[in-house]
Amino acid sequence: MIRKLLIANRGEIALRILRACRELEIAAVVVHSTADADSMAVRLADESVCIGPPPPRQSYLDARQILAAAEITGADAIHPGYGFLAENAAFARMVEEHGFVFVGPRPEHIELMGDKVRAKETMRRLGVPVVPGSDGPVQTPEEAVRVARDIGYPVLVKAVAGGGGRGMKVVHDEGELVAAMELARREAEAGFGDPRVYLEKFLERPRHIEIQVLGDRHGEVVHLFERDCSIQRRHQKVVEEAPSPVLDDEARREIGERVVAAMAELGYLGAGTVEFLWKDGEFFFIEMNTRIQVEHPVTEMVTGVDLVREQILIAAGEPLSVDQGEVRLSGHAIEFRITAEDPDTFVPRPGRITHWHPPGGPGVRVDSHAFAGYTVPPFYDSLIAKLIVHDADRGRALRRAARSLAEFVVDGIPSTIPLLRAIVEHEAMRAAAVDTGWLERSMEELRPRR
Ligand code: MV4
Repeated sequence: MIRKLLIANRGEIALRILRACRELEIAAVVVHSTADADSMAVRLADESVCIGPPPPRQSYLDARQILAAAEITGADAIHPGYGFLAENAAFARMVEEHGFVFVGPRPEHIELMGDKVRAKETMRRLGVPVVPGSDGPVQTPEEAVRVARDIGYPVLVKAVAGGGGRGMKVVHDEGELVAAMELARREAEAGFGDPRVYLEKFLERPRHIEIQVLGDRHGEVVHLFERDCSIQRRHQKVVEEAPSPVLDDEARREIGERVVAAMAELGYLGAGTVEFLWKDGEFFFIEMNTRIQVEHPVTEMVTGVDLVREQILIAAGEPLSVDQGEVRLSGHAIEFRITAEDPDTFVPRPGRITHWHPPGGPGVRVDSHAFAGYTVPPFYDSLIAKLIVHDADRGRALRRAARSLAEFVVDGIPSTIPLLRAIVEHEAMRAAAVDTGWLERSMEELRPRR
C-alpha cells in the first residue's frame, strides 16, 4: 500500500500527479527548486521540500536530494513524472534499493528501451514491425555501404545512444554515406559518450503514431489505443489527437494486439508508449518511452481511464482497473501545448502572467499550473498549459478547439495560442493531411492568419 507519495517533478505534471493522489487519498509531498517555491504544486501539496537552486542538475536531477526528501518526509513511493529522472534506470534502481516504490517500469526495461538498438532488436523479436535497417550498430564503412544498398536510399544514420531526433543524418546516395557516418560517430561520441551508429531506411513524410500501454504486477497488459502526434516542430510535439484520423478499426486492433503481446512477453510494468512511424498504411517501430507522457490526457479523454491513477495503483500492486474488452474509444480528443514562447520563432519568453482566463464549458480540460500573477521561470521547459478538447467526432472537436483557444486569455507574456488557432483553421489540419514535417514547412503560411 502507498500512503504517502513524493512527486519528483514540477509544473503541470506535478499538479496532475497531486490530483491523482488526492482522489486516491494518498498524502502528497512535492520537492521543488528555489525557483518553484511559490508554485501551485507547493501550495496544494501536504508537504514540500526545497531540494536546491534553479538549475535542474542541482535540484530536479539530484537523486540524492530527492531520496533524502523521501526519507525525511516518510514517503513510501516516488513518482518521477516526465523528463528529469523519469527514464533514468539508475535512479529507479536507487529508489527501490532505498526501500521506496518507484512509480514506473522496472529499471531493466527503462535501460532496455534507452538503448535504441537493443529496443529495436527486442521489439522485432517480439513480433512488432520495425524500420528496415542494419540489425545493430554498423562497424565498418564497407558494412554501411552493403546495408544501405540492401535497404535502398535514402537512409538515415542514427546514434545508438540518441533518441528524440538527436544525432540523426539523412544520406541520399552512396557518395555521402561514409562521410555522414564519420560525422555522426564524432557527434555521438561528443554528445552521448557513445560513438556507435546504426542505419535505417529513411521514411519521408511519415506520421507519428504511438500506442499507450499499461501493465500490472499480475502480468496483465492492455493497450489504450493510439495518439497521433504528427504536428511537431524540432521534435517538440505541438498538437496531439486520439484516435488517429488515418487508422481504421482493423488496423487499430492489429497494431494494438501486437504491442500488447510484446509487452506481455516482456512483463512490462506501468505506463508506456510504443512509438511508430506510419507510412502508406504500415507501422514501423522507432522507440519506446517508459514514462507517462505530456500528451496522456487525450487518451484519458477518449477512454475514460485515469492513467496517472492507474500508474500509482499498479505500483502499489493492484490489478489494472480494466481488461482489454472494457477499453472502448469514445469520441475524439485533441491536445494543444500552450508554451510561453514567441509563436513565430518558438524562442522562450518567460515572465509574469498578468491576466489568466482559461476556457471552460463542455468537453474542455485545461491541465496547467499557471495563474494570474505567476512568473514563468526561465530555467525549465516553457509549457504553461495543455488545452484538451473532447467531442463526439473530429470535426466537432476542432470547432470546440477553435472556440476554446479564442476564449483563452494569457496576458503579460507571449504564448503559442495564436499559432495554435491558425493550425486549427488550416485546411490541412481539417483534412488531417499532415505529417511530421508539415508544421515546419507551413510556418510561413500560418503567420499571416494571425
Ligand atoms: C525516423 C524518421 C524517418 N525515417 N526514422 C525523429 C525522432 C526519433 N524519435 C525518430 N525520428 C525520426 N526517425 C526513419 N527511419 C523520421 C524521424 C522524424 C520524426 C519522427 C517522429 C516525429 C517527428 C519527426 C520529425 C522529424 C524526423
